[in-house]
Amino acid sequence: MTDFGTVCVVGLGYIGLPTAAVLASRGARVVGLEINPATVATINRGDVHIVEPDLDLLVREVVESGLLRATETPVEADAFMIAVPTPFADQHVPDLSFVKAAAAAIAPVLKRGDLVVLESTSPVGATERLSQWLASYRPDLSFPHDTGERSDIRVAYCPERVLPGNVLNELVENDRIIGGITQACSKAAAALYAQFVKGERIVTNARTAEMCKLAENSFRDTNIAFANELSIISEKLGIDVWELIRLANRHPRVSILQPGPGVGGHCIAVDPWFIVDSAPDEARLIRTAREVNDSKPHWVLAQVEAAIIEAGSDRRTEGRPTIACLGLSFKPNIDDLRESPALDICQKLASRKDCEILVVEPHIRALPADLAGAAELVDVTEALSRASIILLLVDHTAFNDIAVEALQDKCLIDTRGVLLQKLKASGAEPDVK
Ligand code: SAJ
Repeated sequence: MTDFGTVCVVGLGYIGLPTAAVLASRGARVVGLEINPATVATINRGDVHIVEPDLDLLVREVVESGLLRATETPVEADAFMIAVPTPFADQHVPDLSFVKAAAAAIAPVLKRGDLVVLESTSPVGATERLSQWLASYRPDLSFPHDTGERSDIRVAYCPERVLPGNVLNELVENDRIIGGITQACSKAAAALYAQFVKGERIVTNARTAEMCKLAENSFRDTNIAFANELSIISEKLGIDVWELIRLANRHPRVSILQPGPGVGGHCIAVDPWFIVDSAPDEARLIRTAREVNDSKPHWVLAQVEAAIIEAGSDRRTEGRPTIACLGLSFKPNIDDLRESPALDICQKLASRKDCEILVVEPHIRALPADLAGAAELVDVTEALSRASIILLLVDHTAFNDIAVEALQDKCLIDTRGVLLQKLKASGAEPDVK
C-alpha cells in the first residue's frame, strides 16, 4: 500500500497511462487527469488508446478493481505526477505550454503537504519554473523555489527513461534519478517512487536530474550519428560499414552503434535540441550530431535517385521502376510511425511521378493518409516479385526470412545492412547502391 492516499497522474499518454496503471496495481488509488474526453472514456471502459505490450490487460484489471479512474476534472490528491508532452517549437525552442497548463489545472486543488513531480523531458530549469507557476496560481501556499525546506508544497523532477515496447518492465526495473528543488522535496518524491520502482532511486538536485535525462538521449544520438557518418564515409571509400563496425567492435573498449536511415521517435531526435537551446555556443558536438542524423534520410534518397536513373537505362525495368520500401516504423518490431525517417523517405518517394512505390510494413493494416493512394501496402512476397529496387528501411525481424534467391536481379539499398549481410554470407555478389 502506498503512503500517498491518492496519486493524480496528469496526462495519460505513452508514459502517464503505464505509470498510473502500475501504481494502481501496487494498491495506490490513482486518478488520471486527461484533457482528451475520448481518452478518458476509453480508459474508464477499461480499454487503452496506445499500443504497448500487456498494458491493455493491466489497465482493465486496475479499472475494474476501482483503483484507476480517468477524469477531465482536477481532484484533490496527495501526490501529482505530470507526464505531458514537451515538444519543441520553431527554431528548436522547447515548448513548456503543456506543463504550464498542467500547473494551472492542478493548482486549485493543491493543499499543504502535497507533492508535485514533473516527469516530462524538460530543459534545465523547468522544475523551478513549474514551482513558480504553481506559486503564481496559489499565493496562499508556499513553494520550495521561494521558501526552501519549509515549503508547504514539495516539487521534484524525476525523468521517465522507459523504452517503448518494454515499458511495463522498465517502469519497475530501471533505476530512477530523483531531483527535488530541496532535500525535503527529493525525500518525498523518493518515497512515492519506492511504491512501485524496484530499481534504485538515486537522489540529486532538480537541475542535474533534468540534464541527466537530456544527456542520456544525447549520448545515444551522438553515438548513432557517429555510426551514420561512418556509413557515409565507408560508401565513399568502398568499404562495407557493417563489416567495419563488427571488426572495430572487437576492440575491448569500442562499441559502435548501428547506422540506419536516420533517427526517429519522439525522444532522441528532440531532446538534444533542449541542450542546444540552453547552451547554443557550447553544445557544438550535440548540435552537429543532430544535423548528421537529420541529414541521413536525404543521403538515402540520393542513393534511390541514382538507382532510379540507372534503372531507366537498364533493360530489366520497362517504364517506371517499382521500388519496394521494407518498413515504415521508427524502429524495428513496433507499429509506431511517429517521426519515422522510413516514413519520411517513403513519403518523398511517393510524391515522385517516375516510380511506383510498394510498402511492406507488417505491423500496420493501412497506410497513413498521406501515403494512401500514392503507394500500395503489400506483403513481402508480392513486393519482392514486383519491384526491381529493394529499399530496406527498418530491420523488422520478419524481414530476416527473406530468401537470398528473391533478391537476385534486384538493385538493393539496405540502410540497415540486414539483407546485404545475408547476401554476402551466401557468396552472392550483391547489386547494391
Ligand atoms: N537507432 C539507430 N541505430 C542504433 C540504435 C537506434 O539508428 O544503433 C535509431 C532507431 O532506429 C530509432 C532511434 O534511433 O529510429 C531511436 O530508437 P532507440 O531505441 O534508440 O530509442 P527510443 O527513442 O525508442 O527510446 C529512447 C531511450 N533512450 C535511451 O536509450 C538513452 C529510452 O530509454 C528513453 O526513455 C526514451 O528515448 C525517451 O522517452 O526519452
